[in-house]
Amino acid sequence: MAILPIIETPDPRLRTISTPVEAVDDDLRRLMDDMLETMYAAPGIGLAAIQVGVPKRVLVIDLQEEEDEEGKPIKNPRYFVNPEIVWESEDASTYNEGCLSVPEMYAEVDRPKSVTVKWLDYDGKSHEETLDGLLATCIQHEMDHLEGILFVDHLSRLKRDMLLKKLEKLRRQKRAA
Ligand code: GNR
Ligand code: NI
Repeated sequence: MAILPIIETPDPRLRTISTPVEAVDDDLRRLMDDMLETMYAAPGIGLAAIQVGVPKRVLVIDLQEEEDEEGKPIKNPRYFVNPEIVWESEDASTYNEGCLSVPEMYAEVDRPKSVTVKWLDYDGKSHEETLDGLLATCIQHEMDHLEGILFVDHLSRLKRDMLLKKLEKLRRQKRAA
């Protein structure tokens, strides 16, 4: 497995519309393994393939909500190939989102509270499930990446510009340090 570099805004590759996967084969499984390792190392709770420069409709998620006796997170990786939202709730929920491609910036985003998603798993097996809570928020955030959309695109122009300016300022400070 390998940790891959994560692309950050304003890299235009993040605006790519990713293409459907034709077959869940060993090459794709290798990519998903590397994505998961990259996500754990970051650390993050989800990662879309385009964030490591691969424009395929693949994402991995591990909310790592459960801990063992020693307080270490228990791994529960989930793999989503060609995910599609087939239903979304009218009820919305708000979450203070972050993104590994917009580092260290957070903002409240409203999204449907629950979504029914169809996808293929690590073995190419088909699933359909209604997801809610943080998993619903996270999969919608990841599926946005497949369309070239970032969480900042859900904000008002004023909030988005402020946040992106703050990111630029932080980067300048880091370069100077
Ligand atoms: O690590 C991540 N945390 C997060 C928090 C709230 C909503 C979405 C996310 S996903 C993000 C990792 C990432 O950038 N995935 O694309
Ligand atoms: Ni993201």
